[in-house]
Amino acid sequence: MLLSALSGPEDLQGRSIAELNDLAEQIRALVIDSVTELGGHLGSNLGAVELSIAVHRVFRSPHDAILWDTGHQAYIHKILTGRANGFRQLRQAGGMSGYPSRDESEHDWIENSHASTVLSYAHGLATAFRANDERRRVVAIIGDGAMTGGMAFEGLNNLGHAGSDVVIVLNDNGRSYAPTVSRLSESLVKIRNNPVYMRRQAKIEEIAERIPWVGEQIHRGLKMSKAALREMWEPSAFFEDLGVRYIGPFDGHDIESMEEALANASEFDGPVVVHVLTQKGRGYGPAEADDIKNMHDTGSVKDGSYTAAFSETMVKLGDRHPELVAITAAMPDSTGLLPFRDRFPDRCIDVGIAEQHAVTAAAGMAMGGLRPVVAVYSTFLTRAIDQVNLDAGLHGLPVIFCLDRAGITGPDGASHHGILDLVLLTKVPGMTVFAPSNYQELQQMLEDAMTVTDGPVAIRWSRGPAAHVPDLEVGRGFAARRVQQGDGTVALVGFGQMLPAAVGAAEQLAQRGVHCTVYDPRLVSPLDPTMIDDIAGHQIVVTVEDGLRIGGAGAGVRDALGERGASCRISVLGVPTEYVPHDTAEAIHARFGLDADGIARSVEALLAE
Ligand SMILES: Cc1ncc(C[n+]2csc(CCOP(=O)(O)OP(=O)(O)O)c2C)c(N)n1
Repeated sequence: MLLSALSGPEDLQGRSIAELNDLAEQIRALVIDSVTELGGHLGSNLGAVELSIAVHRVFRSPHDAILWDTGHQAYIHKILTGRANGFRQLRQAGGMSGYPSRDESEHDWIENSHASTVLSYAHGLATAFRANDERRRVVAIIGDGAMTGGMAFEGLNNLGHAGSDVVIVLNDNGRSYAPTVSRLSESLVKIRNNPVYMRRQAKIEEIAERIPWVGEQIHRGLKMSKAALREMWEPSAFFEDLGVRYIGPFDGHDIESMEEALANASEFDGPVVVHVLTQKGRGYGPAEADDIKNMHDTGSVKDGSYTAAFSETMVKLGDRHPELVAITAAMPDSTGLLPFRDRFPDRCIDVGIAEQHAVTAAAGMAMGGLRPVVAVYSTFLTRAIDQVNLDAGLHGLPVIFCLDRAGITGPDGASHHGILDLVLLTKVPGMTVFAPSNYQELQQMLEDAMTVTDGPVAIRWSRGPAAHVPDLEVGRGFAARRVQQGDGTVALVGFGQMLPAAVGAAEQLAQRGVHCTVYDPRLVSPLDPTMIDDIAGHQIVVTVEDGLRIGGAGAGVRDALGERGASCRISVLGVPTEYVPHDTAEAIHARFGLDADGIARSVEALLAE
């Protein structure tokens, strides 16, 4: 069957397995072409081709709800639901999103892209369908990586307890970003490697099924002995103890056997896990051969990026500080920790996709005398803000939070922008928040963070390249840096990566005779009082940040000026409170007036008032 003839999942019906396998290869080719050109998620999708086809053959979408955890592996689902043409514009402005999107299709139910939520959505939907007496099935596809997240365990516990009718497909490729770290995953691997497992399991099931007339007592006894027997060689005991039935493992590239398993599973009452084994990156040599992350995505740590500056400094600090430990929530590679891990394997701790646990575990480590650095993307730390506030902050523990991908991140869309961190972190009492404006600043800030011993520190930086600057242009300690002195009319304050745009605006304005003072505040919290005193003497103050403008960094400057009784007119530039769709970071900055032109325009508007 030709991919071009596929307009929706109904077209998959009545096809032979040979036709479907042929389709799978065409789909792989399309995904490889698009993603290698436009970027996005590769390995996860190549591993989920046959699985997605089987799911769409057995379940009737959108009547039945097909839910993808995280959503980065839903490209095939997009193709099967009539969106193959969208791949020409994958992740481009106005084009198809790299995640499920409710605006794009009625087949997409959830789109948040933060991991480990799907079992909770599934429980909710199944509860609603049951309450409304609707005969609609719910299938939740979750990876072994996402299964390490706390919410997945909470969901599983609740599903089992409530007996919700949900088919859980455990898409097990043994990989998260990097190899999955979890004992559950290890025991799943035991199954993978045990050829007799399937035969034994079938035997037990057969014996149990042969006695359909057993009374409640015998049935319970049988269930118990079955569970005891299983425990000897299966992790399924783990699921079954929670009240979730387990079947598998099945070959995740064998459409026929998966269809059969899914069809059987959907007949059961109550929750059931269908365990399928898939190969991440399947069918694309370079992805199969990538032993760190099977080309999970097309990103990598770029020379000259802020991530590279972090990566390099961590190794240096690690040499000097034996108490320094690094913590990652399943992303040792993208956060730049691999060189640190290579040098200090025992001091780099991957906790799984578990940001909340990462933060509180770090608090415990700090309490015990270690110096933990939590390396995490800004968007994922916001999931753990309660732990940051209470477990680290309230306890006055010196945990260093290193937030990569802060600000507008671009093509990954609304869920991936790091625009909440400044609003939230500046509300944590005792928290020091740094925002570096160049490569060396980030390195210096890590050094400075090590001197704080009575509370948490956050350093947040953006995805883009970091400028290398002369030593003279690097600040020190907890003071702001005045980049240039103006004529007292206008002061510009550019937080972190917004500094170059502020300097650019000052250059434009200078040509029109307005000589601005420009500050690199370096710290977002606490603000340097010397800087506040200085800018208070200007007629106009404009602050620029790549986070939400309400309640963020600039709002702090405005409050400080207000408390000081300053009479200057103030404009706070930043991101409006809205979900910002995918586009390039540059285009989004320009749209919100956060580039040099936009800042200059804002200043001129204030001057004209
Ligand atoms: C809360 C959260 N933390 C981190 C991530 C980054 N992330 C995206 S996919 C992924 C790995 C997911 O592994 P798995 O669920 O096994 O799916 P696979 O890609 O292997 O199919 C991670 C860590 C995320 N999406 N959400």
